[in-house]
Amino acid sequence: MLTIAKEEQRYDMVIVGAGVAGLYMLYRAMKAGLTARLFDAAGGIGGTWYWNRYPGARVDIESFEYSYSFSDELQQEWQWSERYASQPELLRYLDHVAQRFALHEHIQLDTRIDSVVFDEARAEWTVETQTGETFQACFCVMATGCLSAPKVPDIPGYGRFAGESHFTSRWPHEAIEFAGKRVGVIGTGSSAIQLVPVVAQSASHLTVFQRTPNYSIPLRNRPMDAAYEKHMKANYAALRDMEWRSFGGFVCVGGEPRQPLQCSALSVSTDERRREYEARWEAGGLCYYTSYSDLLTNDEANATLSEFVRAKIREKINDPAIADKLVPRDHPILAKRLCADSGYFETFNRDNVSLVDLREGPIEAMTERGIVVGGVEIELDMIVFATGFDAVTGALLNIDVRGRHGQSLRTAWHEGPQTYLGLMSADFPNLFNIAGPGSTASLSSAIPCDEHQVDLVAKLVERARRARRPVVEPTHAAQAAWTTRILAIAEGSLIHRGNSWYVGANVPGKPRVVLLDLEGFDSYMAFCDGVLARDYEGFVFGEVEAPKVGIEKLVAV
Ligand code: NA7
Repeated sequence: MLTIAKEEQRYDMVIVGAGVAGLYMLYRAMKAGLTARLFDAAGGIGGTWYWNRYPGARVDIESFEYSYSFSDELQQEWQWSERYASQPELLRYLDHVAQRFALHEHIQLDTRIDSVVFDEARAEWTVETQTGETFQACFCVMATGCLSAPKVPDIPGYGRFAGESHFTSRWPHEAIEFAGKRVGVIGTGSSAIQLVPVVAQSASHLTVFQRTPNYSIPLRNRPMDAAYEKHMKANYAALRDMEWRSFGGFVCVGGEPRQPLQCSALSVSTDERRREYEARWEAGGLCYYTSYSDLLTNDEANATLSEFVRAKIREKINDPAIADKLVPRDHPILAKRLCADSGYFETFNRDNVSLVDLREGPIEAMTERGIVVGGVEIELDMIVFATGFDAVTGALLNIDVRGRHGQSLRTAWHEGPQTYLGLMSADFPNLFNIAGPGSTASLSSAIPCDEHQVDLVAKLVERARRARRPVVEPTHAAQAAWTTRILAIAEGSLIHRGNSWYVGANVPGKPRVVLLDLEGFDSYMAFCDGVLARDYEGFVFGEVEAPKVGIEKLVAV
């Protein structure tokens, strides 16, 4: 049924998702003079940072880098209190951005979008909310996030537990008390690695259920130093410039911007490599991503770092038997997302913490009282699921997206996502997906990637609006070439060796396809620059006349 929206429900652009990308898209739309409305299912803005409010949640890229670059006034005025901002501080920052640029009045919260459907005749998207309200827009931007659809764990008896249970990805707003409780945490990814040391401080007992051990580097967070802040703010332009020319969109090593190394780990002497790894270990955080250039492509090069980090982890753990379980051996470092921690491994030296290695036997069942492993019921008062996400495609495909001829995106991506630049798909005109599959977003620092993609959307929209019909979409040929390119790059990498969300391996039944552009942010930007320089190569615009549609078809039926 075709329904005509009330005038006030018709916009030039609708944006779904009030995280980092959605907020910046709204800002750009306002700046371009478009009418726009942004929807989010949450009760507040912030996306990932709204939902993942578990104790210990903080960014693991330095605050100066994990922030918007589009406004120098904003960069200069905002004061980060820590080298790595905590979740509450990130929410305060995003709220400040929304206030400063008067975004709030265009944002509709507590509104889940169920479907977005393209109307061929009108070249317009109809966006329908869970409550059946509809909105129309020429352009539709999905900023639904790559880590926003929680994965429901495939554990027998899930839901039977009668005690408290929480997901890190849907953490309650009220304070959760661990004191005096027997707490179980399932999962040992980034979220658990941040949460576990905090829970251990007050729980009567903490049991960590580990299926796959992870590599984690000390974060070395510290309060912001005034002189350091002054220095960074005075040199912000140079920092941004370096980020845009880097693989991961971040370049700080121990607080100082540093050009990523451009050589193989095998091209230097053992001593030199060791010094480099030691310096980065002391610097902390994710800075190994910017060290040797072949760590994710060459087994032997990777082994030098994997072994180095394994030895460092082992040093932290008193009991060699527990160390054996915690040291990752089943995948090369960086094949899964690297973690950064504040005392994670040391937590297992505490008397009130135990580790259950699920490789010795999986969780057999959840019961009313706890979790059964190896025929033994471990009684718990609280279970925390840090079990991850249906990443990159999950949140988008939870929405019924229909393009030309009623074609469903879920069907079109049945065997894996097909995109051009990880941004648009053929037959889904004027629909943009920020940080989507086929982009560098989930590998690189989120904010620079989001800003770059949003700027690209703004250019495509501006160009489309100059055409006879404001329509833009990629050609099938460009999409096929991009998808082939992404897969070919991934073939030459070690990414397949980690059963992670990078390759869709963590969700049963999900097509096992690399979900990101592994060539890196700098290459992605250069590729996009080439596309623009060649007059939007790979995109077609609505130069052709609109199909003739009888007036009766435009009236609600
Ligand atoms: P991750 O990194 O996907 O981690 C999820 C963890 O949960 C991981 O250790 C999983 O083990 C484990 N898991 C998932 N399902 C189960 C079941 N059924 N039984 C036992 N263990 C399970 O999610 P995070 O939230 O920690 O981090 C996501 C991203 O957020 C991270 O990459 C950063 O970008 C920030 P597995 O490894 O699959 O064996």
